[in-house]
Amino acid sequence: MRIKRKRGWELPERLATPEAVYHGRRQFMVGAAGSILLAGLSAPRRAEAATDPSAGLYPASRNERFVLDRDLTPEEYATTYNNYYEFGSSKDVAEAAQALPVRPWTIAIDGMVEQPMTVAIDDLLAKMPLEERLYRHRCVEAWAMAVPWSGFPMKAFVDYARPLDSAKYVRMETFNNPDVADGQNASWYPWPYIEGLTMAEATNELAFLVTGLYGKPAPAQNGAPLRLALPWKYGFKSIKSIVRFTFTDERPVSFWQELQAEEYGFWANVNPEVSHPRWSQASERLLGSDERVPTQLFNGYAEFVADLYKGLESEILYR
Ligand SMILES: Nc1nc2c(c(=O)[nH]1)N[C@H]1C(S)=C(S)[C@@H](COP(=O)(O)O)O[C@H]1N2
Ligand SMILES: [Mo]
Repeated sequence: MRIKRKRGWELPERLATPEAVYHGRRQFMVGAAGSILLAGLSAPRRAEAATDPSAGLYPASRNERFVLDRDLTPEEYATTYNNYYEFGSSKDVAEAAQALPVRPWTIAIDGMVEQPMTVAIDDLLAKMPLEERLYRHRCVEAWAMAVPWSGFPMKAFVDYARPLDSAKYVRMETFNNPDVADGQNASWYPWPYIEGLTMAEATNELAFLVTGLYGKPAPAQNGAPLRLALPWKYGFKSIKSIVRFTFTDERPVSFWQELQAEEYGFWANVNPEVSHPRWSQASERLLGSDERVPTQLFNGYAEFVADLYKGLESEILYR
C-alpha cells in the first residue's frame, strides 16, 4: 500500500524548513516495516551508547572564553528536536538515528594534503585537545538553541591533516548508508550531505569539531561521532557524522545549495537584515520556549569572524 507522507510544511515552523523546496514532488512512505525493525533495535543501541569507548573523556574542561547571553537549552530539547534528514525530514528523528553504528568509525583525510590518511575516531580523540564550549546555534528556519558542546578546535584537526598551501577549501562529507538511514532512500536529495569552508574559516578559533554535548558523548541524532559547530553560520553548515575531509582548491557545493541554490548558498552567515526568500531572519525562537529574541549579525560572533569577510562584499555572504 502506498501511504502519502505528511508534507513538511503542515506545521508553522516547518513552513521555514529547507525541505519545503522540493518542487511539489509527491513522496511516499517506504519501508513502514523497516521502521518497526528500527524501533526494535533502539534499546540495544542505547546500551551500546552507554559503553561508548570515549565516555571517560567527558565532561571536558570548559573554555571560559565563549560566553552566552541566554540560558542553556535544556538537554531534552536539544536532543529530541533535530534536523537530520538522513533519518527523516521531521524534527522527531532521535529514535531512528539510534540505528547509526558510531563505532567503528573511520575518517578519511584526502585531496591536497601532504599524505592522505584515515584515522579511527578514538585515535583522533586521543590526539586532540578536548574542551567544552557554550555556543549559540541558529537554524536557518529561525529556531535557536544554546548548547554545551565538547570537542576540539577545527584548527587542531587541520594542523593534524597537514594540507598543502594550494588548498583553499575543506569539503566535508557525511556517511552514506541507506540501509540504516532511511532518509537516504529519498532519491531527490543529493546524498551524501556535503558542506564546505574556506581555510580561513576552518582555522578560525570559533570553528569547532564536536564529539560530545552536555558532558557526554554526542548522541547519534546530534551527529555522533563527529560533527561541526559553526556558531556564526546558519545551522545547516554544521554537518553531522562526518566521514571525510577533502582539502581542495575548488569551492565545494553543499547539499542544500545543490538542492536549492537560490535559497541556500556557500557562505550562509547569520544576518537579521537579510531575509530568507520565504521568511524574515530578524528574530528567532528559543528551543523549549515560545520566547522570540532578536537575531544578531553573525549570530553575535562578529568580533571573532567579521574580518574573514572583508573584501568579499560582492559575494552572497548571508544565505
Ligand atoms: N548530515 C547532516 N548534517 C546536518 C543536517 C542534516 O540534515 N544532515 N542538518 C543541519 C541543520 S539544518 C541543523 S539546524 C543542524 C541541527 O543540529 P542539531 O540536530 O544537533 O540541533 O544540523 C545540521 N547538520
Ligand atoms: Mo538548520
